[in-house]
Amino acid sequence: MATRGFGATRRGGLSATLGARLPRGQSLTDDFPVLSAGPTPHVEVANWKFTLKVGPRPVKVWNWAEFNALPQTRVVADIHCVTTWSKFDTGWQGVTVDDLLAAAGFAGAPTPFSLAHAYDDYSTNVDSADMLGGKAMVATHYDGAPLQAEHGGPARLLVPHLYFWKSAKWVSGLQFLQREELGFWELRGYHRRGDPFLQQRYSDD
Ligand SMILES: Nc1nc2c(c(=O)[nH]1)N[C@H]1C(S)=C(S)[C@@H](COP(=O)(O)O)O[C@H]1N2
Ligand SMILES: [Mo]
Repeated sequence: MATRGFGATRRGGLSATLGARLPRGQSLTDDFPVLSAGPTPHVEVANWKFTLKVGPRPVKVWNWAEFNALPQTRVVADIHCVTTWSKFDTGWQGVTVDDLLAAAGFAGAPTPFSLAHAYDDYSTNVDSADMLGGKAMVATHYDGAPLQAEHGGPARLLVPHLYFWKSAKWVSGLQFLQREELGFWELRGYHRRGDPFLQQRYSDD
């Protein structure tokens, strides 16, 4: 049962408001910690491209200029890292996955599963349902400025309603799959979906 915000102890006022917004086990931070499995890859925009695949087949490739000509969306979202920090009201700009798919000629997701790939050989699986309906974007800007390399610039996936490991930094493409394939952390024991409000941290949560 997904009951948000009703912990063992219920308090009034601000705590109740916070409880509805802050998943159990998380602590708020004003910082923006950097968490990367390896060194930051420095990808020049001149060499950057983004590839959309269906199965093994590339169906669309955008270079940096083409990508930035796609419809732009701004979102403000709370983010939740599995290492227990959360940050409220982060502001992003980029291209929604809906708009990416539409620009490639798809009406909706072509398959039920997807795998995001990145320039550092990181990957993460996301259900197509979690990618659509404005829930996910390829973000190029954070807080009104081009996304810094340490936070995934030139572009990162942003799926803020799932744990932040799903938001692949230095994203190089999305691969839509008929059958689920797990990504980097999911192959190493983390949950296949990672909903912070359901505390889906490890594979058997
Ligand atoms: N390509 C790539 N994306 C990644 C990671 C990574 O190591 N490589 N780390 C993930 C993890 S575990 C987290 S919590 C967030 C951290 O993003 P941040 O460094 O911008 O806070 O990026 C996620 N995306
Ligand atoms: Mo993380």
